[in-house]
Amino acid sequence: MDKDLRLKLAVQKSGRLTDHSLDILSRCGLKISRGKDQLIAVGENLPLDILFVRDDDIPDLVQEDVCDLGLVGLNVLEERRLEMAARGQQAQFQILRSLDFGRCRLSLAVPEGFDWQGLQSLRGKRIATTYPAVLARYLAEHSLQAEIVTLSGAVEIAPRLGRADLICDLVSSGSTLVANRLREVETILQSQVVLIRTPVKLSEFKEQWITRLLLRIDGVEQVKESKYIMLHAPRSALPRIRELLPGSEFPTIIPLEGSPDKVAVHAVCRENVFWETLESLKGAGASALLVLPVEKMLS
Ligand code: PRT
Ligand code: ZN
Repeated sequence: MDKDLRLKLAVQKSGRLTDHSLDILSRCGLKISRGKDQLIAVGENLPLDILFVRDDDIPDLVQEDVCDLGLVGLNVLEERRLEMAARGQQAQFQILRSLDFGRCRLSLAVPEGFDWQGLQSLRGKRIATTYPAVLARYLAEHSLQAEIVTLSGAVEIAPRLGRADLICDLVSSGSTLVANRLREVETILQSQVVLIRTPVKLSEFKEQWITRLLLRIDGVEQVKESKYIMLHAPRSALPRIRELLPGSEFPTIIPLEGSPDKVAVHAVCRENVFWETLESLKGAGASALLVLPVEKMLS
């Protein structure tokens, strides 16, 4: 049956997460054919198809087993999970990986002139947000009584319109807050994109492909900061040079023809290699330094 042979992954149709989501899938080797505005993109070379939807729909699509996998912000996922919990239902999605994009934080922010004295200042106040469930949990955890004003957007203008005393909204650079004369006072959730899966046991074939996809995602995440570094060094300088190589465990040491005291050192550094590091390596006796990007890695 086709359903057992092709994985279906939900991705945001058009928004902040779309390009990054497609980029990571492409780095995992997926080629898709996607017509403009098409709901589904078929994986041409892997048994993986993509369903393009609004990000808010992704948890339910995975929960209801319409999609096997989804890429969604933890903020959206947590809100849905807590909303269900409040209704006595248990959310049915599993987080497989946290990914390094879509980073933001859900924070409380107060308008100019608000006398913020810490969390106690929330008592009895009206807080505008699009994340009522996450905010409610936070208030409950801190035994605070406040009124939650649930909005569907434009939260940052709610205090000016007199609809709320302060807000609880997503922040990344902070410039929206500044533009609206709001001051961030407390972070209540750190968020980034997560890969989720249905809890339903899938066909052996699909399970194997999820495992393969995860290995590839791990590889993609690892190489992001990784560099391949090559240099020449006197044998006597090796201990110091090994100390200086950032995040590299087992460098390869290769003899240099016609130069018995010198060796070539090749290493994968799992952290970025900065100019300062190269200068220190040179200071320790290294020469002919070369730093290359790493394209793929499989441990
Ligand atoms: O149409 P659809 O429902 O799919 O899209 P959407 O409009 O709900 O979502 P979208 O594309 O705006 O965001 C998708 C996801 O990106 C969010 O759920 C978060 O997981 C993540 N993300 C990361 C952000 C931000 N950063 C972010 N800064 N989502 C929203 N914002 C907004 C925030 O609400 C505020 O209005 O950007 C503004 C603040 O940004 P700064 O940089 O000025 O602080
Ligand atoms: Zn949305």
